[in-house]
Amino acid sequence: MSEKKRIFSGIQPSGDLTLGSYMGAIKNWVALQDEYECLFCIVDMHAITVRQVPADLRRRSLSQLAQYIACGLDPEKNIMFIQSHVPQHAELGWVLGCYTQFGELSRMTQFKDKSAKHADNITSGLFTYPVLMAADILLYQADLVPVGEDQKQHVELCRDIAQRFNYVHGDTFTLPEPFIPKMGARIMSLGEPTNKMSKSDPDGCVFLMDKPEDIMRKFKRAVTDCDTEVRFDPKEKPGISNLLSIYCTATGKTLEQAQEEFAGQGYGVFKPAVGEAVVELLRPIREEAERLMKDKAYLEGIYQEGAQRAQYVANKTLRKVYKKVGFVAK
Ligand code: ATP
Ligand code: LTN
Repeated sequence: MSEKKRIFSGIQPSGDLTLGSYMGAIKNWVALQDEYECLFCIVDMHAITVRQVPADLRRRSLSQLAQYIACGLDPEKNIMFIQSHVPQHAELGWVLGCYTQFGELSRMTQFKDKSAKHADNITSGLFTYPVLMAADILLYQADLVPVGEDQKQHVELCRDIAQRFNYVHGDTFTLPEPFIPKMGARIMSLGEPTNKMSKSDPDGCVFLMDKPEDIMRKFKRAVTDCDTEVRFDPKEKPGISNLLSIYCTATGKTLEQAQEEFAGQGYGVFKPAVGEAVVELLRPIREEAERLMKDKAYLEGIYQEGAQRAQYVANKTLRKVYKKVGFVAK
């Protein structure tokens, strides 16, 4: 790998990719890929922290890779791979777990939310999930981690773990920074605009592979308020503010431009206009992903080569760590 600074990020194939994950994460991966040395991962080991249907997980992992490429990530420039193909993630995860406090993990808001949602299946995997995420990032000595707002706390914990390890054993890990976009960091549900848009809520959520008519239907039904003014005010007008963020992120317009464009027009004009902007944003992505999904051999070549290149980097870090903690060399 070259002298460029490094990026690591990943998304769980626990559901289909959403407009939220595109605007919060993938869009920035695409924007940063020339400036950084990037690794983009399909974190299937994270996905099984919540029960999955095996055949669906397998299909979605492959389709996620096709969608990464269709969004504009260049497989020639970036290392793209599947987490379970690089065993060093689990190995470093174990070591880092021994440098993480129970209390720190108990404070993670995602753990609190997800354990409330899956009260009948609160596994130790769900609890230690942020440790595996720290391993993902630290294995590659990543400088920057582009994610949505909800992942900031996990990246901060990763920094704390790295700092603690470095303090005990001397400089070992690069301390990563989260990269959170100014606009699109937290896209809200179209049905309940006070909740995050999430793949586990299909009604309030737009998927990258949704057909134009479904996208239009979802936007026309989006929950707003009983006012008529298209104005950005997340506290008083969460639904309209969310639609404005989506519109601006999709079109590249500023909030001022968008508010001016829809001044005096009412929601009956605004909502379908947002829908159309998203349809046009997603159309080429869906078409390209569908084309790529027909070429399994091509996708296989990419994730196999990706895993090989990732392992090369990961192994260097893991060997260093094993030595520092006092394991006997093989
Ligand atoms: P889950 O419903 O299981 O929590 P999710 O839909 O939040 O899943 P993730 O796989 O957890 O999706 O997120 C993938 C990436 O996309 C992360 O960087 C996350 O911060 C970002 N992201 C997810 N949803 C949104 C959203 N609504 N707005 C902005 N960014 C998002
Ligand atoms: N926890 C993240 C997914 C994730 C990730 C990572 C993101 C797993 N490992 C490493 C960035 C870097 C989520 O979106 N739920």
